[in-house]
Amino acid sequence: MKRINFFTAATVPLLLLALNGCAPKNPTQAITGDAAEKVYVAPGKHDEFYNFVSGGFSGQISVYGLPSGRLFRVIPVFSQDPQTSWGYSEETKPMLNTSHGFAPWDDSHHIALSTTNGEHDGKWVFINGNNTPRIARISLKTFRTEEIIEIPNASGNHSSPFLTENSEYAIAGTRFSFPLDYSGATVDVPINTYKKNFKGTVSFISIDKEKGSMAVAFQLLLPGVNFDLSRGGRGPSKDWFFFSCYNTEQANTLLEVNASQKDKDFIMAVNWKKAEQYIKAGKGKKLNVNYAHNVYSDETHSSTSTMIKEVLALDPTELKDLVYLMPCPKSPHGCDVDPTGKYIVGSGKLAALIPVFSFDKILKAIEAKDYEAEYEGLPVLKYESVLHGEVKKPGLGPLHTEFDGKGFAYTSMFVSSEIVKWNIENLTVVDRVPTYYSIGHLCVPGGPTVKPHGKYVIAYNKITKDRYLPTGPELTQSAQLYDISGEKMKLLLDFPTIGEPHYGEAIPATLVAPNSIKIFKIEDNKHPYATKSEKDARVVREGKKVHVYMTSMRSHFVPDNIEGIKMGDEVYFHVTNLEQDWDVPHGFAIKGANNAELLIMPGETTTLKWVPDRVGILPMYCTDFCSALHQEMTGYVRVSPAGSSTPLKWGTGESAEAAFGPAVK
Ligand code: RUQ
Ligand code: CUA
Repeated sequence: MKRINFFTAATVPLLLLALNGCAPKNPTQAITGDAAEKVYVAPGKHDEFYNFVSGGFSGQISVYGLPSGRLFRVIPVFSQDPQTSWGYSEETKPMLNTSHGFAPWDDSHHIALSTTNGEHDGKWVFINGNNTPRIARISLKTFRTEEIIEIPNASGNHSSPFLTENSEYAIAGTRFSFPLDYSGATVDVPINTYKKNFKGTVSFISIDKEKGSMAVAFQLLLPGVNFDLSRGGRGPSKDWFFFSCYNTEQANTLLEVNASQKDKDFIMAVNWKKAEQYIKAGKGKKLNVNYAHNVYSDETHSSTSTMIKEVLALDPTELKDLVYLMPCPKSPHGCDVDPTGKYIVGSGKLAALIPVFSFDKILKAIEAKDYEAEYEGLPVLKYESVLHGEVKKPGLGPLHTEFDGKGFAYTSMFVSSEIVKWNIENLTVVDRVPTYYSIGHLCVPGGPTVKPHGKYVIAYNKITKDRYLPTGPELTQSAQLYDISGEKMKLLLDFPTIGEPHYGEAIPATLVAPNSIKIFKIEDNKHPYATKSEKDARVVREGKKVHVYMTSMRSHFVPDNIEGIKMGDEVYFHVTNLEQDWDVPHGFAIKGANNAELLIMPGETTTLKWVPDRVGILPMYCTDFCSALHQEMTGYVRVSPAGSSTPLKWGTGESAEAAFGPAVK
């Protein structure tokens, strides 16, 4: 074994050491007098934008209003949520199934709002799961997760789920390369054989235009590097996808040094239209895999998980016109395409400039086979031939770039804690503004579309420090809102966020609010255990399993008295909320339930599994204050010893004698 040489480690550029970030020099910079007015949304008034923000290691999405910064909702995705019983109810458990089993957590970095012709269409929001590679699709009608697909042959799904212009595909690029056996067999090799054995992949996940259903359409087999971020082309470049790649050194240890050796890594350009044609022409190799595809239905109010065993893969070293590499300084992170689709911005974390590539020149260089080298069998285009130009001295630690549609780009600078505004055509910096502190992603409403909505830029910061009241060792995460309507950016507002906000997208409320669903129609409820009227409520024993067909309506359950449950039973409360009014969910809880409550939307059926652990009378009640008589919305379950002869009985509102016979004196 080779010992790690700490002297080598100590000679890395000073810039590396500064990567922990530094505070801006004037943190007390006053905000201008009219800021409060600009973010004030009067009581009863609505915000102009929805801001969908990833929750990072919380695996959720949070939804804020802009400009107020008010939090509207936290949508559970790769997480269990005791508030809504997501991941706890029997109906939603299959959504978190994976080839690794039940995985109720993930690390979610990037939001992608669906687009048609490159413009927001307000249908869906997609988000990646980094750790157990997945992509989820959330409906903007219900604000619920409808589908989760696992990505086979991937490790660390970071450059994801970015979309093509018409949302034909979502993308999944592997952050960790890994030994990949094309036959699907397990691979057991030493870690230090990285260079020889490790491969990278990117996957194209097709999205059905109408229903949104996802499928792994195909994968590309690629060199063993780290794919970091990506963006789809648009307009002239709409058939292409661009990925930033780092660790082209192919290091497998101490990456902070060993993956920072080369002056340039790559932006990878993929012609996905060509790939589609190759797949149609039967050029895909079948690989054996095993991944979960989970779908939730608003008709059955239930989900299914299906394991899929095969995927098609293309090898770009054989299919020569699919993939091209472009040198990009240095350890690029963000890879962003401007609204015209003509320019691709690579943000090298360790670079002292921002390179901007010209799509036009890329096409010409490909045409002329203007290659400077080959990398693992893939052509590397000449840097100078594909470069539109460089933004000089933009700041330190460029990470991500968004656009306002007026010819300006906004790049986040992690190390120097600032947003830098620059002109895309002439590459001059026109403004800079400090962020508090260490900005990661940033978001201009509509920034990644062909028609940005502009108006604001939001900074999602990595460090909060002194911005809020302290809350112990962990501080709230933080976002900041800036006005970009004028020439100079102006800080308007700080607002706290949940989890770690990585990326967010903002969309005008007018594209989402009118489609929001208010209730589920009870007559359309196809849940196998739905109870559509109180007279159908009942309790059915099937051996040790007891199914309670229960209804809820202001302000009672039917049945609300149940006897004949015995120790050793598994009880399934299938609660149907019969309400057909907006904003009248009912809750359901029973003493000793060790998973969650249920929160059942109007017209919906949800199931709580309960295994009684003691003999006695256990109360149940509605957990959501639904009417003046909410506190009366209660009931009892009697649990008798195993083998006892207590008969199964149930009822609501009858006299005790009618329901249960004469009381024992
Ligand atoms: S990342 S702060 Cu998108 Cu995970 Cu750049
Ligand atoms: Cu129903 Cu409270």
